[in-house]
Amino acid sequence: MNKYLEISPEVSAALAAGKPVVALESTIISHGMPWPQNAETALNVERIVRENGAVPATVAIIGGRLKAGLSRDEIEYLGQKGYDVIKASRRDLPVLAARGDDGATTVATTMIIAAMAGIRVFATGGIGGVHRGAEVTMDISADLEELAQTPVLVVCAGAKSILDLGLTLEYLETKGVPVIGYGTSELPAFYTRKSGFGVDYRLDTPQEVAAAFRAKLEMGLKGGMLVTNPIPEAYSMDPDVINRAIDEAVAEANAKGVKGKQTTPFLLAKIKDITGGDSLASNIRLVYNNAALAAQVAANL
Ligand code: PSU
Ligand code: MN
Repeated sequence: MNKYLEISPEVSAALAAGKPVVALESTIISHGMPWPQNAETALNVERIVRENGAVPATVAIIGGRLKAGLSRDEIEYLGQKGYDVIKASRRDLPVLAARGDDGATTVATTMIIAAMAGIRVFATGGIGGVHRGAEVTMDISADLEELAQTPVLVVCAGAKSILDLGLTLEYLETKGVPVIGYGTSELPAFYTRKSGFGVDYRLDTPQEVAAAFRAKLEMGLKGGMLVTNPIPEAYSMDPDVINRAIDEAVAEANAKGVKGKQTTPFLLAKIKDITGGDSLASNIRLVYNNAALAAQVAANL
């Protein structure tokens, strides 16, 4: 086994017994939400995965070790340290491991570590994508390249319009990543159930999702699959309110010259402030919803 990888005893036993396991990311903890809601949400997500019949494996880099399966203390440590933990995408892994640093894993790095551990299903809130203005800035998340090459199914709530949704879908198409709508033929826009963009396929049950991903794995096609799961109606936001908040946040990021890995965390925090915390409440609910679906898919894989 990879000498940098450390799988917790519980996750390791579940994998050895062929039990369903769901990977969870940690950038959402340290950079996606404020303390203490971040750790509280992460612990609730683990509980929801269990209630739906799978074992949770929260992923992070602790002291240079690539970890699949964190303790409660480790989750709280990442939540409390917040922005002081390095946001770690694919390019960050070598130096963090060599220096023995901590890192919060993005969708890309969580996929890498999940695949190393033999975990096939991963739940998160939102993925990175092609940012608005990318035709000039070239800001395209490494998450998309990871979906193109690493065999992990990612359940998310679609993409929020801090991204250019049309370009994100084009990029995924070019890279051969199937984009599935769960119970919908329209791409959900994270805080809302609709975006105006279509998905590649609508699938309606965890069984159908698992069957499609199993076929991909058995064919030996490289890369993952993206399942977009709309936020439950009861928690979705007014599209006008959220879109105005997003536009304002994007304008402020541009004015301040925010770029690179700071962009997504900056926008999330701004949107939360502008909406008076409503976006955070919705964000938490959609992550719970994705955790439940991912566990059900893992149980059927
Ligand atoms: N979108 C969210 N919350 C998040 C992220 C995205 O709603 O926490 C995080 C995820 O970890 C994702 C990362 O992988 O941001 C993408 O960052 P970038 O755009 O810098 O690749
Ligand atoms: Mn970026």
